Amino acid sequence: MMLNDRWTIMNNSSSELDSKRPNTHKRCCSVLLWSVVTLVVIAAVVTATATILYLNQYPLPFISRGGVSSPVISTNPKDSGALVTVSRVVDGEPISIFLDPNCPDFSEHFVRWEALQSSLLRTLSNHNTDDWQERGLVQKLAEELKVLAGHAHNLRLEADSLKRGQGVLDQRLDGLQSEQSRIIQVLSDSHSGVVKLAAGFSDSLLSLQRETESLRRLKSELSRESTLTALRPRDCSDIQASGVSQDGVYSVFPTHDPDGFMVYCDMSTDGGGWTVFQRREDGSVNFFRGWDAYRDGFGTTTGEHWLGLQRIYSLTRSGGVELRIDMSDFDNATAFAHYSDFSVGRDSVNPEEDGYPLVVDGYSGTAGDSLLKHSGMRFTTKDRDQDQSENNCAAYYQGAWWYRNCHTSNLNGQYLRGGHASYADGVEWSSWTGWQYSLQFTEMKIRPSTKPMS
Ligand SMILES: *[C@@H]1O[C@H](CO)[C@@H](O)[C@H](O)[C@H]1NC(C)=O
Ligand SMILES: [Ca+2]
Repeated sequence: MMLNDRWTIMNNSSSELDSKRPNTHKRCCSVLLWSVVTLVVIAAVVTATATILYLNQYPLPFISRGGVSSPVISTNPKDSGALVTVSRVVDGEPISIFLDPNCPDFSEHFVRWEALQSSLLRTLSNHNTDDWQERGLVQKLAEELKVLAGHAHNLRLEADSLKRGQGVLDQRLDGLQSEQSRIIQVLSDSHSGVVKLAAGFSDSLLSLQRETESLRRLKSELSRESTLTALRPRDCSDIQASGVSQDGVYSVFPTHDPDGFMVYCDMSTDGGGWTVFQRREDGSVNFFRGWDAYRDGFGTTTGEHWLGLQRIYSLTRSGGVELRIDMSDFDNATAFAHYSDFSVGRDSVNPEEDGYPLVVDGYSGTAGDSLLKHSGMRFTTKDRDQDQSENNCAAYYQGAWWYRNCHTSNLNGQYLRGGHASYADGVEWSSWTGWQYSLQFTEMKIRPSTKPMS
């Protein structure tokens, strides 16, 4: 602040001196010169005081010129590291003005410095003196000052442009850095994204391929199976599924009896697809037979018959089979019993040895249930007693059945044509017609229970 104030004072005094110049010419000049020099000296003292720190840091080489009494201004920044040095012998003491060009911010000082310089130059060029020594000194001063001014100006321009350049450079660097990091981010993002996308895409493609492959396999298997099913139906349900709707006798090839056999198919009752394994209708076939006959079957498929326990086993051992029993009395009244689950020998390692045990469950119908009490019972014929009676129920009731002790139904009993005096030895369904009424018609039939019931 001190320094700045001095510069201001100096500028003002210069302007004052300028206005006085025309009147007091010669005296004014010398006064002016000495005032300038004095001011410079004051400024120098102040500057020297203010820049003691600089002086401590950068030792200043004092210029000593013995015998020369005129002030010397030199601009030699390289030697001293200073922009300008003013030396004058005052009472034998050299005074120096030192300006450090490395000073970080001289922009404001430059402005004042230039103002002082131009003011001095103006004063000096206007100064007209006859004293040639003085004139030479003034000219020298002017030249030095011009050079100084040039230096200062260049320095200032340089500093300004450097500062600007630095700022711009900083900005650009910042911009570049952020741009670079953004690009890196985008690149890594897009890279990982593309990688992820590609991985997901290939995964999807692979799973799609697998899916297509398995679908193709499934399709070929299905078509092969449907061809096989059409050619080799497992039961009447398969035959119906292949488009047949006519009741009649057909060949079936159960999964566990691939040689196949002939069966009667009921394609009309309750949606059809029923495989018939027992029929009574006229008493034309003797049903009072032994074990082998009941194991292998007998009768006429289109008429009265028993399909055979082994075949019934083949048709039901996989489970999931339903049973329907249709019946009518001699007044042409009809009834039926339906069981949602039916099988013979399903849980047996050797079904024949085990006696083809009956599994039956889930009654519905109009005839009432006369079979559930027989569930779990083994088959008994007149020559093979496997019932829970001390007698042979088959022999006693003239039939063959899954007797317990002994029965609630006896559909393989004697064909006694309606009501009879004997007890329970006819074709009986006790829940519908009691134990002394032999039915006119019975038909036992099975089909896969997966078929929707109506
Ligand atoms: C039962 O139906 C048959 C034929 O459908 C007929 O011949 C017979 O007379 C009928 N019986 C009775 C008791 O109505
Ligand atoms: Ca017995």
